[in-house]
Amino acid sequence: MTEFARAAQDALGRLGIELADGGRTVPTPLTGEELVAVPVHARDDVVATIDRATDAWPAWAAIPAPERGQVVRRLGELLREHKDTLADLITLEVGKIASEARGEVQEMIDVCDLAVGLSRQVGGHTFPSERPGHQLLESWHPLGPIAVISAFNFPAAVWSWNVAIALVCGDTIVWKPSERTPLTSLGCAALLSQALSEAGHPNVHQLVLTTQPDDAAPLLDDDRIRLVSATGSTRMGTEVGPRVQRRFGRTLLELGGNNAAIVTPSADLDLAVRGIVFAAAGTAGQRCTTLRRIIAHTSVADELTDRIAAAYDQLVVDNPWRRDDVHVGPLIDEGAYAAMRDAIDRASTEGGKLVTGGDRRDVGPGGCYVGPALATMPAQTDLVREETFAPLLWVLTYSDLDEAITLHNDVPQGLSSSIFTRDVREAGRFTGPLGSDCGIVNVNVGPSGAEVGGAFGGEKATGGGRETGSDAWKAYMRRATTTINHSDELPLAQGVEF
Ligand code: UN1
Repeated sequence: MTEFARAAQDALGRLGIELADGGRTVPTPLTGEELVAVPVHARDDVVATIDRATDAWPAWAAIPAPERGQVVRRLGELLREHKDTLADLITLEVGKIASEARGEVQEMIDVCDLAVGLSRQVGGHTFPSERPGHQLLESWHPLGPIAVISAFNFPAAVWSWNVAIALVCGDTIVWKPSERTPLTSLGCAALLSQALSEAGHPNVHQLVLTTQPDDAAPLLDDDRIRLVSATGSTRMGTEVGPRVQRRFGRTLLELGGNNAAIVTPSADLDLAVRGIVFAAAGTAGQRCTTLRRIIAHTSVADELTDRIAAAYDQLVVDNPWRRDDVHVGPLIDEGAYAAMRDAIDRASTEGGKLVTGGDRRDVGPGGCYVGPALATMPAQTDLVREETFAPLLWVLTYSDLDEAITLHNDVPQGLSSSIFTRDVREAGRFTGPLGSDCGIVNVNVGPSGAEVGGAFGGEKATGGGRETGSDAWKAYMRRATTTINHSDELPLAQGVEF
């Protein structure tokens, strides 16, 4: 058994998980070596989990929300207790550096805290009725069984965003994680099962580890699944969205991003460089919020490009396991590198110039390690308008802010965005109604690394969904508008006489 397989086994042991023999093994992106074997679920298993989630729902929905919140509070405690163990699994399966893997678990803890508070707050307004002796109010009720489909890059946090809030809202859940992250998923599911069983509740959360899209299809097609919350590529969303909508199911889609930073002449370049390097090279460029485009004013573009290139040259790209000095771990697989190389090659035929990076690093056999790439482009071509899910940052230039904002918005995606400026007028234009068209709009902060308190998600090809903070909980509940007549008369609305 390799060091990594043993580490995975140890982590699972600490979480009380024992796996039966058989199933499939997953490779670690750290070295390409196989980790432990995990079960593979088929279509019938998926249907059985929908049956169970449906059966469990009425009793769960009847429990008062503050009591459901106590389960989420306990989940948050267990996450604190097992933070390093879960972070190990994330590093083993995704290749994240330790600080980011721990940050991902922290994000889960944060959303549990948020959801516990919500468990005493979700609710509606009352409105003045036009009819005497009448009350007009809205109530929010549990929606039903829901499906959560998550991606490899945030294998635990995105699950928790959905699950912590959905549990408080009174939904039961079937979770289909990425095929690449079954161990992290088993860890999350085990901690939630523990929190539920300690409080005497049945398991209202089901995990399905399918590997074939057809096997998971009942989650999209079964009328009993009231909401499909899916994170992944825009291509996946164009399949999932209409398919669920066809049966009038609800979707919450968090799809691709093509996030930019405008850097204006007044920007603090020290701050901009630091923000840009983390947002573009952090997580090996594999966040949906990763910075993919710089739109720099012509007066600062050369200096900014040189300074980012110098910072890139100092980044440590290596196997992050049990090391704190590594900035950039591996890409998830060879396919990600092929897409990155292809984009760099295409750029050179379109007048693009590679400034630094894009080179394969020799970190032993098996892992796919690359230098984060920085390239200038003479124009925003179709290539730049596509999302390449790798550390590849394009530099474009502009001369006036209207042009920059037009360039900024001229991409299909609309997730996250940023401007670096010290000019309040520029900041105001970017954050105003005709500025950035994204769901997340930052000033002097890169586009990645959002906190859980705000709503997370984006417009256009990003899918329109919102998760975590603000009023994102509404997606997991059903609204009822109620009129109560406590008078002895029956006046009709709009003055109708009958
Ligand atoms: C994702 O990449 O799917 O804002 C989520 C961020 C993190 C979440 C990213 N809080 O970068």
